[in-house]
Amino acid sequence: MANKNQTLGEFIIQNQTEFKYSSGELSRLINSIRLAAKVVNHEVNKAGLVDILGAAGDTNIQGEDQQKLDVYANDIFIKTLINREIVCGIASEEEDDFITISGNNNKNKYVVLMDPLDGSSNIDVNVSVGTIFSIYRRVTPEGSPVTIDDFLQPGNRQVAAGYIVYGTSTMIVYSTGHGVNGFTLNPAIGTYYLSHPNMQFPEDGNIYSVNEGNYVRFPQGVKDYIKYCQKEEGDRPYTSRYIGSLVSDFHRNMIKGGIYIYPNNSKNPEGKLRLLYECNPMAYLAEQAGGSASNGFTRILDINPTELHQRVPFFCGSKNMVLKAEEFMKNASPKS
Ligand code: P6P
Repeated sequence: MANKNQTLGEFIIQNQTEFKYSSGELSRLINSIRLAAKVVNHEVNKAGLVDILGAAGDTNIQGEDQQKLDVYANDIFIKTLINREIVCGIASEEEDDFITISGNNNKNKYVVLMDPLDGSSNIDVNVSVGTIFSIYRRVTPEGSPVTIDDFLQPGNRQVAAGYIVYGTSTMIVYSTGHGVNGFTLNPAIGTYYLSHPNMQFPEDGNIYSVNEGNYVRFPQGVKDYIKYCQKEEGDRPYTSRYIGSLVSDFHRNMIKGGIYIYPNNSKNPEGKLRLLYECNPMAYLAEQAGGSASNGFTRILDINPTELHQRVPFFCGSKNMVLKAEEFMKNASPKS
């Protein structure tokens, strides 16, 4: 039985035995993410006060301006994971290639993939942003340097995933394969408390989240589904809610019921979201919470990655809403 006053540290220890690889390494890994999140949260919360706003001048491999806080968050998570000596490799949306952690770290069995600060275009306008992380066991021999194969694993091989949302309150939401739990930071004492035990996606919902500014570029199936959401019939029209920050839209939809869609379009033929750093971890969480996630046709977690920064179309949320959207995609796709 979840104790709502339980701290994240107590929760990790209590549930460590549930995890079949429970050697304590995963617990230490989650704890290091907890620490890094506190440091990043401190900077995000004062972003308006110090000169860490605005572009850092660089662009990442996606050609996107790197906001200073993007770079800062990336550095904090990488340094924390390396200093704690608990992973053998890291891949980040903000890094062109994966990072091999040398020396004794080759004996560690986990790799971490992350989007250190998702939704960063919202930083300058004080809208919620988030960190997304995904954890796999390495597939290459322990003791050897990691290779690309350790990172190009399908999402169904994840051993844990989660996000931190730096919003009206800061929360860590994560799963190690036994459901999804949310912890809220009490900033006065720097402790996370179990505020949302066993989070569940409602099977149905009435919120759809999509950037309708791209409507003319969407595939026909997405256009048809949006019109379905807007039609005066039964429990519709649905409510349109789009923050422009995946973590925030996902978090609201998981609590209230809803679907988030980032489709492929004429400008982004494979969609915008990255399979490894955004879609796989969020799809893992969605399924752990009773929801679902696909590219419109195929379960996200079954997609075999071919490159680190690969993008995929993303439909994610309440199971019955994703099913309905997939129905429209199938009916509109060229007859095979
Ligand atoms: P657009 C942020 O850059 C992000 O990756 C997601 O967090 C967000 O949902 C999406 O892109 C917003 O993209 O094209 O609608 O501004």
